[in-house]
Amino acid sequence: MAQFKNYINGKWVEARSGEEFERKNPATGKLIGTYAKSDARDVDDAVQAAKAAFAKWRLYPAPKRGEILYRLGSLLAENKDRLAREMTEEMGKVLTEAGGDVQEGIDMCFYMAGEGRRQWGQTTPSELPNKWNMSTRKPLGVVGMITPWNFPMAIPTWKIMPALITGNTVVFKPASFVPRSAVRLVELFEEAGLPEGVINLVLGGGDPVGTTLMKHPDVALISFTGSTDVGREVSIEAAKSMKHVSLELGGKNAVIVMDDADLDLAVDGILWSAFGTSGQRCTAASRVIAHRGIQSELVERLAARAAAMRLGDGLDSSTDVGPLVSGGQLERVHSYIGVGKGEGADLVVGGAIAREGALEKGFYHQPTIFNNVKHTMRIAQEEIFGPVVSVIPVDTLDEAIAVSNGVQYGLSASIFTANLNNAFRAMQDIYTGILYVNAGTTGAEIHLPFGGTKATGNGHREAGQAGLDVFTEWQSIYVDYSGKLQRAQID
Ligand code: UN1
Repeated sequence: MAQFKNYINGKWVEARSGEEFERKNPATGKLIGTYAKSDARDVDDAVQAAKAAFAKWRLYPAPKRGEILYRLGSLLAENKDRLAREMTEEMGKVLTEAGGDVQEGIDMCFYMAGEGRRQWGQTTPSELPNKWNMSTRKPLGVVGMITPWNFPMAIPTWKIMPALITGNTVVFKPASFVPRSAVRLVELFEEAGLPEGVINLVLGGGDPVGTTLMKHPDVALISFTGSTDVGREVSIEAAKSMKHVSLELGGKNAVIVMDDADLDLAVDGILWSAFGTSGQRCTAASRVIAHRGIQSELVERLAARAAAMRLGDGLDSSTDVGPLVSGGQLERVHSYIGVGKGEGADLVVGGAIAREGALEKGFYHQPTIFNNVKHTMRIAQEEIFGPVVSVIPVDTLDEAIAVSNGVQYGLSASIFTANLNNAFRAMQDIYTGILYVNAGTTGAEIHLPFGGTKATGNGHREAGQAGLDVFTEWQSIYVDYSGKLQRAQID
């Protein structure tokens, strides 16, 4: 049986406790491996290693850091097929989507490698003669990363690459459902020649590993992706030691379909963003806001296509929808079927846990559509994180926009319309971090800012150049070469 360890100060080491935990394939129930079950001592070892490494890494020229990231990107590309297969086994998403997840990681490596030569600051005139003003980015120090299971490669790279290129050192705590993907990423970092201590991997549960990281006095920043409830706790805990916090949290993303929309395109877009990754994306479409003029035709077509989707092991190329990540998630998602029925929504397709034949060994849920949902219902307000979508009828664009904005989250939204005026109204009035016109709610590209408004986050963005801001402090520098005391605002 494969055994996976922590990576601390350039060495693969067992947890101090000597204990391990297991991870099984959510499609088949087969054991994948055993993993170091870490505690506060391992976190402290990792933080101390990262702290020592920071002294040198911060001075390592950024373009040279970029060369390591570039090598890592190439290694990820060479190993893409293997990494994707292993990811599907570990968390269930279908193989093509696992490949897309690895591809996001590759793209992020190459993109951030380039940032090694592009860490621009400003130079400006001074208000005084013979004085030079400029600003420059500085790393924070040791940064802690707590990452989710739904994008085992992409999301860690969104955090790790900008952190490293700007000179921080990292303690990486992946979700305990996807430790192997994290080990693979770190193995390739080792092969790419990252100096020891610059990245450290600590496997184990949120408590104690994540909680210790949040409290640790030598950690400067926690970058967390996960639920809004946990994000709030991270924020409260980190505030006690004045840590920076960057949060990417929940979503309740809506697709608006106007009566002038191309319905073929809308149906494709909705199915892809509602049921891709079995609905386990923070960008997944879980609401369809349908103009009454096309509601019944849209729902009929969605239902026919959803009913024909094939559930199965994501390694099988005929599978459309893989399992959910765990039995606990399956139960959680399924509980919303009862909630929706109880609230009076019409269940038009799906609604059941799928157990026939080979599905019996995995955590499968049928793609599910509720119709005639009121936007105040719990199924239209709460993040479900599974293959469940609610259709909410509206009469006007104004109403559609109000419904789209009428949730606590603000990650992604989309509008299908052939009318330019409608599209621009949506761009102006929908208050989300990401907005699509004539596409579903998923598929963000890595060179634009990623993140959301309101309870989706705390104002930061990952990816793009905006991603650098989280991992750096600005320093403004004034050089006075006048040879005398010049007093700003006075002389
Ligand atoms: C997430 O679900 O947490 O935009 C990230 C997308 C992907 C990333 C999703 N590129 O759907």
